[in-house]
Amino acid sequence: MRNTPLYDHYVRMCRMRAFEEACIAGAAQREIHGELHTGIGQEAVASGLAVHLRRADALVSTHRNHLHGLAKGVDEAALMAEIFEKETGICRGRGGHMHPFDPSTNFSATGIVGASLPVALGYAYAFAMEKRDDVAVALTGDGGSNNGSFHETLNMAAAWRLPLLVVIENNDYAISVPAAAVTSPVSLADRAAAYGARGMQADGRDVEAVDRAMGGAFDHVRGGQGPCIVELACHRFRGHYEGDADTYRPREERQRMKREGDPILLARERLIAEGVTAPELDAAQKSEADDIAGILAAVRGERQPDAAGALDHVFVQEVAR
Ligand SMILES: Cc1ncc(C[n+]2csc(CCOP(=O)(O)OP(=O)(O)O)c2C)c(N)n1
Repeated sequence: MRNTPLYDHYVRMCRMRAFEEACIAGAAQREIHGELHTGIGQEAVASGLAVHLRRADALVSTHRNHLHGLAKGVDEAALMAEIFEKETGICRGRGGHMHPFDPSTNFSATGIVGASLPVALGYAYAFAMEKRDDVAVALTGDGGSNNGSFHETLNMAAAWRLPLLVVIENNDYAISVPAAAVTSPVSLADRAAAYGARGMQADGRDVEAVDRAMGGAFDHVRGGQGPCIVELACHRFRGHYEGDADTYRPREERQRMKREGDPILLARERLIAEGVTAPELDAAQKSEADDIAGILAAVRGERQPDAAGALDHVFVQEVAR
C-alpha cells in the first residue's frame, strides 16, 4: 500500500468505477428502472472533489450523480441500495438513481437539467446567514450551463458574495448535441468575468490537475471571496444512458477517448513512472472491485418497498415548528 495523494486517487477512482459497473449490471438485469446515467470516464472530477469536501459542505448534483455522492461521503451500500430501489436505500428506494437525497451528508441530486444550481444557491445563502465557512457545490454539465438558472444563480451568488462553487463537467455533449454547436463562448469558465466571480479551467481527465484546481477554488470560496466556476474537460465513456446507441459520436472518437483520456489509465501510467509496479496497481484495483462486488451481492438480496407504501416517506407528514 503506497501512501501518496495520487495513489489514493487511483484507488478511489477504481472503486468509483467498480461501483458504477455494478449499477450497469443491475440495469442490464432490469433490476434498475428508468434511464441510468453513469459517470464512467469522469472519475477524476469526483475524486479531485472528494479530497476538498467537508461533511458540512453541501453538494447538489445532476442526473449523472453517483460519483458525486461517493465523493460527498454518502454510505456506499445505502447509495447502491437506493439506485437498486431498495427499502434500505438512503431514500428507502423512493428516490432511485436520479433523485438520491442524504441529509446526513448534505448530498442531493435532481434530474431536472440546470436545477442543481438554484438549490445549491439556497444552501450557500443559508451558510452565509449562519456565518458558517461551509461551501455549497453545484454540479452541472455543459448542457446544464446553458440553462437560464445558471445565469440567475451566479448573478445572485456574486451580488451577495455567497460561498458557491459551480463545477461544470464539460464532456462535450448534451445527449447527442455537441457543446460547440450550442455554446458561446466555448470557454464556460470565462463566463465568470461577467459576474465578477472567479473562473478556472482544468483537464478533467487528469486527477492531479483537478485536485489542484479544486484546492484553489475551495480556498477562494471558503475564504469568503464569493462564487467560483471550475470547468473540467472530460469524456463520458458510455452512452448518455444505459441503452443509448451512441450513434452521434463517431466510433474513432469513442475509441480515442478511452485510449487517451481514461483518468484511471492516466493515473496508472504516472504511478508506474514514479516506481509503483503494475502488479501492485492490479492488486489494488482487484481489492476495490471485490469489495464492491460484496456490496452488490448484499444489495441484490435486500427488499424493495411494498407497493402499498409507495407514497410513504415521499411527502412531509409533519413540519416541526
Ligand atoms: C429541464 C430539462 N430539460 C431537458 C431534460 C432532458 N435531459 C436530460 S439529461 C440532458 C442533457 C444534459 O447534458 P449535460 O448538462 O451536458 O450533462 P451530461 O448528460 O453530459 O452529463 C437533457 C437535455 C431534463 N432532464 N431537464
